[in-house]
Amino acid sequence: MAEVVVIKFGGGLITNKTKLCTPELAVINDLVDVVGQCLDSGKRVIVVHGAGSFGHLRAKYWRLNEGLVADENFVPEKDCRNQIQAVSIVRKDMLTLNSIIKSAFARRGISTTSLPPHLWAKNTGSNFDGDIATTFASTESVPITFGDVVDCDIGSFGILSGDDLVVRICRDVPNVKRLIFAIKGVDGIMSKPPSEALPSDLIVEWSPSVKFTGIHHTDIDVTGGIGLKASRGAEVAAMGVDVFIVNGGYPQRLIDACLGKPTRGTQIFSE
Ligand code: IP8
Repeated sequence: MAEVVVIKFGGGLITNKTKLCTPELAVINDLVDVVGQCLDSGKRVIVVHGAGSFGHLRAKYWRLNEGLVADENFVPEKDCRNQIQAVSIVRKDMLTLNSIIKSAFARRGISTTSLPPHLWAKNTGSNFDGDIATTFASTESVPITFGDVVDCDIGSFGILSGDDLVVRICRDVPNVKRLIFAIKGVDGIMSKPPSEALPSDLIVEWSPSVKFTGIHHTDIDVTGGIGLKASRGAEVAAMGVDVFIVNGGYPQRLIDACLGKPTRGTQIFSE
């Protein structure tokens, strides 16, 4: 049975996070090449992508991570009057981002299957409800899923992050060997905030007892930044999967990480 590699394309990497619904097409093409090389070497790959400016900006404005909130808390926008409309717009925008990524795979001759979480998952956090084993069972094409707005038992809806999806994929899909988080603009977890950090401040091996000051743009993001990746990564490492955070701007590092070769980045351990 082929080894499975799970790769999370960070939303900040594949989109311009400050401009609503703006993809970074050149970066997406590079990531597709990475997956292509990984497939060529005989691995099975599962892709999870973040939301970036296709999800976080509107989800933040409409507080979709908090579930249903009374209408009087919002000033309606031109194209969106309430949270219920915001839920369907964000779901549609995420499908648009997903189709941009699918097209990039198709141009490289790689067939993919999109698995939008709002169609098969419920509730948020890494304990969300969803039958991963069945949903990801087909091995004929590359499955792609992504952070999404999902239905919830409490609050009607909420945000299921790609960082939560990867935990369950690594647990429930047989033979996952490696999880790679491809992130924007930084080589891994740094011991100082990235704006002050020198290359030597890279934490090469991280476990939850190691302190660091990560950046989390709470003004833009509704999910948890590098801190969420680190803690979810530690959950996955505890399952015996090798977990790495790698600078997504360097495709060769990603390829090496996917193939299990040493490269620059942070390896996450559970303890
Ligand atoms: O970027 C967030 O997913 P993430 C999903 O993987 C939305 O945390 C819709 C904001």
